[in-house]
Amino acid sequence: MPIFCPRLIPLLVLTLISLAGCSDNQAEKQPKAVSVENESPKYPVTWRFALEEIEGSVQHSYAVAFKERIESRSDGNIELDIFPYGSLGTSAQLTELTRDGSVHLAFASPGHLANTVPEVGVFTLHFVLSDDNDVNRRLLVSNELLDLFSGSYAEHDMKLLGFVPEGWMVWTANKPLRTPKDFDGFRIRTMTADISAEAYRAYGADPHPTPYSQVYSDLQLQRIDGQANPVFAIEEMGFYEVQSTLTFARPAQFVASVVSNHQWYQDLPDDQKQWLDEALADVAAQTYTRQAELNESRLAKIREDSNVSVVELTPEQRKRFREASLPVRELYAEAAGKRGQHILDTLLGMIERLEDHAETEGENGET
Ligand code: 6CS
Repeated sequence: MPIFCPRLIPLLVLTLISLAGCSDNQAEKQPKAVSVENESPKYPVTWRFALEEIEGSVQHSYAVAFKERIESRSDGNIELDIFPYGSLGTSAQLTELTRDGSVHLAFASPGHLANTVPEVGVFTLHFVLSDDNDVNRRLLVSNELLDLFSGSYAEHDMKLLGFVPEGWMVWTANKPLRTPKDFDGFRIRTMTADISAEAYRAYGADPHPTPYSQVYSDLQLQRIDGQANPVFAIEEMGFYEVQSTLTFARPAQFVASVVSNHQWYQDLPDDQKQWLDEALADVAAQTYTRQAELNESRLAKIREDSNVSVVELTPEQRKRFREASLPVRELYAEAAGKRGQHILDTLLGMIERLEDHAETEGENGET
């Protein structure tokens, strides 16, 4: 189900023109240099939130929950306009619209963003996160994690507001992918950052970095042999319609970040900043459960609607992929420099601590 076809281009152009001419009561269109500190805003104020995914997705359900929370926390003083994928542009274009202040809030996935913010490429590395979902849940909501990345985002005019887990990456293909050998010459679509491609080059694959909107047609036309995404996305983008096999190797979680324009955030009046921070905290508490439920129900739907085979790798098979993935950590450190190496080391240390903690809780019979 391609969503970014040429007939959407006039709509896209019109939307961009209307965004450019659109005026809010505060910060007009270019929040970069505009300080609103001493002005009293005329309420209601409208914020624009751009998504990298279509309606019904994890990002959309996050945005709908956030809309409810921000409108309630602010007593209707803030209104939220949600722009699902297809209405504004590709992930890279959404990042630019955030940086130039055309949208106030947006999702930015590391698999695309890492060419701009190399440090965030750590989330594209395989076998870094824990096998224990509860450890990952705790990690991804922690303020310590946000602090680790906030400087890197700020350097590129973005305020990092949160990380959103979207589920394990699952490989789709017309065959099972049980060993790195199965990737030999395999044309895999990857997200557009260079480091996203390296993760698969390490297995011997032939990576094809491509925008999300093009994946379905590239699979259909057999310009690529497979791709990786969480189950909910495989279902709603229809990838399973043009692939025969889902391989569950759990190489990485899909982690997205929520961002705003940095200056816009700095210039928000105190009450708006407080509403925003509170609404984000409200939503963060439920994101892990929401994505888990969505991924589970979408797998059931795929099974119901198709004859797709589901292959689960054994611990031994996963171990072989893990070993093959390790050299990519060096490529990441080269791209992201000393700060990247520090982030990787700190992340691994945090995961180890959380795993130890989970083990102790288990021994003590705590839940
Ligand atoms: O594969 C991608 O490019 C996209 N996948 C998801 C699940 N969300 C956004 C991202 O752009």
